Amino acid sequence: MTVNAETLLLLESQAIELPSWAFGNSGTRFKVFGTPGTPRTPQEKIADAAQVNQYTALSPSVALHIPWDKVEDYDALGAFAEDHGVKLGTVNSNTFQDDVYKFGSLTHIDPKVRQRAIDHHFECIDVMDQTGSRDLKVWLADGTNYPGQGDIRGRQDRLADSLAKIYDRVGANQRLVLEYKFFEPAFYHTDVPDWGTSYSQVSALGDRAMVCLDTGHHAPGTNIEFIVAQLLRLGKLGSFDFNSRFYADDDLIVGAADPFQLFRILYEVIRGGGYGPDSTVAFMLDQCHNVEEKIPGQIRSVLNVQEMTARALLVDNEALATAQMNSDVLGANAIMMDAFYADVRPDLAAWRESRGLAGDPMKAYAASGYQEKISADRVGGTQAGWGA
Ligand code: LRH
Ligand code: MN
Ligand code: MN
Repeated sequence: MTVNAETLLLLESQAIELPSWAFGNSGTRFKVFGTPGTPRTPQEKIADAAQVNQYTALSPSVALHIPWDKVEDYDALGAFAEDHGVKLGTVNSNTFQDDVYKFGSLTHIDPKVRQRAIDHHFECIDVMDQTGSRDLKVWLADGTNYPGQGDIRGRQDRLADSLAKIYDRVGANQRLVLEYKFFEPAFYHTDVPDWGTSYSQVSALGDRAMVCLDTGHHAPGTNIEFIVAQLLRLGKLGSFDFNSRFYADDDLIVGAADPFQLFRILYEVIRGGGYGPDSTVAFMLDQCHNVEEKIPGQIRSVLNVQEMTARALLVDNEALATAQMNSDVLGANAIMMDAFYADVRPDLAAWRESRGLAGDPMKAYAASGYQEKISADRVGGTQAGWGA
């Protein structure tokens, strides 16, 4: 199977947003390993993200996390990004690292704490107004560890109320995307554990409120592509946080742990109209690179998404529809597997070269000397704010 011109045209517009925090040091609760050359400022994170785009032409924007990427002058930050060939993208709020949020943020029983968390989201919307960002991404660490610790029903009501106040401030060209996660840091219940809860909360808000699906935030064995199909059917799939997992919220390189799952997800994205110039579904990475180098880790990630998108685009939909119509179980499955097993890498490398890019972006980056330069220039890089 070869990647034809029509497929290449569809790949041309693919854009995968990079998370600024992927470039910072991160780790587990056991150890955060420092990596030479780690960015010390939001500007240095953006400069590193721009490298990924330079070698792949796949990642034209960078997501910010507030307050990790807080700066005085967002116009200047936006201009800095443009100078490096990228844009500022989604703004992620953060109500999970301050002591005041120990027992919740938007769901907290104390109205003062809730208001503080709401105000933080207002601040994020102010940032979006300056950066021109479309999406406010809300992920909450809210939840409880023990049965009885909180009134789980009351917390839903307070969440709805807080989200409505935030949504009120979301501009006409902006969206609120609500991310779900079934556990961690809370272990008995989380307040937005699954797509259904996120869907019901955002549906109550309005058209510009959508669900964010983080691929690492599901119980083992969950059929994620079904969730994709359902949310697209309902018109509520706002964005993806791509990563991969072996056990829990591992935040490993997308497509590394289970390439077939990524293929199945992307097939449903395409099938459901979530891919291409007319789609509003945002593709983002949400990863940490604990032991591997960060820029090559991100290059590998966007290439994985591109390769798997190409394979998903290779599915012979006509033949598949016929096989399904005839209840040809094995025939239908073989059509999917043929596309999955197609090695699209040589075709994509040749295509990259035809567009003036290096056929092998990993190699080209390694040969560029950038890693050596930042390792020599930067001392005392920042932690991603995560997992220490
Ligand atoms: C939570 C999460 C969420 C945060 C990011 C740092 O697990 O996936 O998207 O914003 O990690
Ligand atoms: Mn996420
Ligand atoms: Mn996560």
